[in-house]
Amino acid sequence: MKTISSSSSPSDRRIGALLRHLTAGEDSPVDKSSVFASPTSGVTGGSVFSHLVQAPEDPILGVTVAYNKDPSPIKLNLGVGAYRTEEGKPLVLNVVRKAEQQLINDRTRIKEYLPIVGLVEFNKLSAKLILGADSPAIRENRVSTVECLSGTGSLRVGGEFLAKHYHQKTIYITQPTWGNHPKIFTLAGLSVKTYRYYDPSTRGLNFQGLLEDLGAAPPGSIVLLHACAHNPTGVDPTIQQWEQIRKLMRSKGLMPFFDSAYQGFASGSLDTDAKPIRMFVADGGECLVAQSYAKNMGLYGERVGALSIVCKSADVAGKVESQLKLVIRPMYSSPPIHGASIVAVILRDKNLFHEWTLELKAMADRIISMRKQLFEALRARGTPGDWTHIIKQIGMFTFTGLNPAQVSFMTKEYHIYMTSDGRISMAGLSSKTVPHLADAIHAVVTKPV
Ligand code: PLA
Repeated sequence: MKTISSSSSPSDRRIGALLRHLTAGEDSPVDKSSVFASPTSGVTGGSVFSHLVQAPEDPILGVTVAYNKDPSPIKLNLGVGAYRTEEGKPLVLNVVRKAEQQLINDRTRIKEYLPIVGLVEFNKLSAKLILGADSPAIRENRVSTVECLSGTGSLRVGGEFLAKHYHQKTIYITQPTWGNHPKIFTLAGLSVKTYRYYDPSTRGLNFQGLLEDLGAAPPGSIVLLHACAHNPTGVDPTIQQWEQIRKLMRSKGLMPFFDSAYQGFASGSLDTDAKPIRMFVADGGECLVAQSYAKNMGLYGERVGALSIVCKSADVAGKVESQLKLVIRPMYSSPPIHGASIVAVILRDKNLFHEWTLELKAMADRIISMRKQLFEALRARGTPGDWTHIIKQIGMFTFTGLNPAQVSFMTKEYHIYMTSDGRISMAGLSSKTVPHLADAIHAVVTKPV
């Protein structure tokens, strides 16, 4: 047996220290294999995890995994909703670069833990951004806002809070919805049900079905609402329809939980896209709002977002915040500092804020122009079918109506990657790639079955 000497490697020395610690007081030499051996190797000879089955890739993020493996030079990723420039490159906003420069230049900045609720200034500015600068709820101090890990984290924290403290444990989500919603809320401890939303025959809103299903939901149920740019359908209610939804929900005491992942991406205006939420807040009732800065500030990987709970009184809002802290602390203790600091720099400075709105509008406009170009390209090819939904739908995605077999054909033959439900991220297209996509769609809808 090899003995551990002072000239051995650092890892040997660490093991030596461990052995000495374990055998303190014993004179006899210890067999090192008892430390190196897997604790189970004597029992089964294999891993304690050997029973695991390979899990499938995520239906959205897995599209990028497949795309990355494809060596084709013409490959196109229209899976995940991530903005690309006309050159097909990811974009860091100019205003974000400026904010980061400011942060770097400030030598007084430190890296201490943030409080459990995150960066307090960021929270205040985020509530203002979504509810409006003149929101009575903010003025009356009845909004409790916590920084969370982007939109997903905000939904999860909100879900767990409701599962713990709200009398109704059922959340209704749109049919269809973002694939992560049911998983987030189930794991948060809520029971998930769906309400009708999309009508495949019109490729528009099934408003009647929506009203019927929410009308039949047990009083007090939680209802998840996409604030704007519904994912995956790109179909939003009109303001008049929102008003009817609001009246119905308030009359039944249904609890609105808004998911705002695309503020500014639908219309190009931050205020316009926040209107549905502000209508619900204006009636004095309570609601939850999950905000993400992934898309509208291009801060995807910084994981910056916020959860706001609008309450009836400042007293309740204070208690809500104290309970949110109890949800967050054992989950990830406190949120990251960098992304929230970028957002705070931009939102607090009038000039930077204005610059951001221009860059945001430019992104939204480019997406709208992609819709027009794709629609025109299909028309020019005489592709059978009504494709007007491409220009009617709103936000980052077009819900094409293509089925999983057609999607798979386009991936195999044209190296175009998209989710199997036929959703394409318009933000991933450019003038250069529109013809390729139009060729693929034309081929798949005209090919003999
Ligand atoms: N809510 C909705 C409706 C979303 O579409 C997304 C992201 C999120 C929340 C969460 O985003 P965040 O946590 O990054 O803030 N949906 C993307 C990405 C863009 C994804 O699936 O993670 C999508 O491609 O659908």
